[in-house]
Amino acid sequence: MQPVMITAAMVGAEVTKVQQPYLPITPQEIIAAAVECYEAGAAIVHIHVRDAEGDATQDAYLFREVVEGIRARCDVITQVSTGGAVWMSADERLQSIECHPDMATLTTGTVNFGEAVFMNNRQLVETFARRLRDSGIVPEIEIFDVGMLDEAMRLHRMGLITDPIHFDFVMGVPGGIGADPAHLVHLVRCLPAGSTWSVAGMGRHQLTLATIALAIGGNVRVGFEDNIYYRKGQLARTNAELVARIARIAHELDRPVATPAEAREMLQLDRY
Ligand code: KMH
Ligand code: ZN
Repeated sequence: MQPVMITAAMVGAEVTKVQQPYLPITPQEIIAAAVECYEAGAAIVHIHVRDAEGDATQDAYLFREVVEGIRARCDVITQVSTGGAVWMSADERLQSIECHPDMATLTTGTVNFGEAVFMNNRQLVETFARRLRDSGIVPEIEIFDVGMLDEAMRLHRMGLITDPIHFDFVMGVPGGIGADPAHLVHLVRCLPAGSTWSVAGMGRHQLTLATIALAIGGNVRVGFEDNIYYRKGQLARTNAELVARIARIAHELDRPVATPAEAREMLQLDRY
């Protein structure tokens, strides 16, 4: 069985301390959470940072502090967000890649995001893809709806993203594709040969979609960015708890948990 790559999305841009008191906010808290997730089985950490007030920011200095702090303690793959938060400009969002992370996210289209709009027009997407390619940073393509897959393949034809492509299906955001397992099966069927994929289910869909992904050969993203509960009515106390649960289920399904070194090979992070 193919090893499963587990991604920990520990912070996000939207969750607040009021909703989730255990949310890591400071650079030291985010670094500690990343190391705990790595120890629990995460191969990749998806990183957002917060300012002193706890609000989302794409501040280059904070990203550098977090990425360097993680690298000093373990070899987990560092993947920064270029999505940031819905109110941010394109230039602001791109600051996160200045610290030379291993990977960065790339969303290939605009999507309603609750009452807001997560803006990713073609010009922005092409600019981001070019900057990542020219910086030697491997993208994770964030798919919030089916048409974004077609847009990703257009970028591939333009030479802006290269094989093998790694996709993350973000399912259950209000305004994006629903968290229906039938949608997941369709998305997987649409993928180009040789690509890899993970699923990030929102809220209560995190565990169910993750388990389906484990069963059908995919990879998994969990963490407070997408879900703050361990089970209905019970907040998770750490991101690592959510990672550890996936590692246990993977074990039962005979899916080895990929180490960061194995994930680096699966994703061909040394391709540039
Ligand atoms: N916070 C969302 C608007 C990403 O990290 O690339 C965008 C997001 C996706 O979180
Ligand atoms: Zn994110």
